[in-house]
Amino acid sequence: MSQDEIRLTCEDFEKDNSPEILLERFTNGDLSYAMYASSSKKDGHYDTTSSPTDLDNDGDFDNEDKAIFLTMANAFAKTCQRKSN
Ligand SMILES: [Ca+2]
Ligand SMILES: [Ca+2]
Repeated sequence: MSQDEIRLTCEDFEKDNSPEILLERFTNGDLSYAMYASSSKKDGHYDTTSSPTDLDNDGDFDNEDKAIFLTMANAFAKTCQRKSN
């Protein structure tokens, strides 16, 4: 049985004063994919994702995968410390 693990990280790696949410998925300890979300309006609402990954494992990347990730990103973002400008 394989062990799947998801790691979520808040980090402003685009250096635009709005944190990105990075998702990394590990299978048995090995990174299988990574993707990130950003907030186009920099208001803490995540509406943009990076290059596609097949999050629901149905063989394609579509709006379902994107919606799943954005839901996770927006929930997780509430736990991130936000910089006040
Ligand atoms: Ca950013
Ligand atoms: Ca999919």
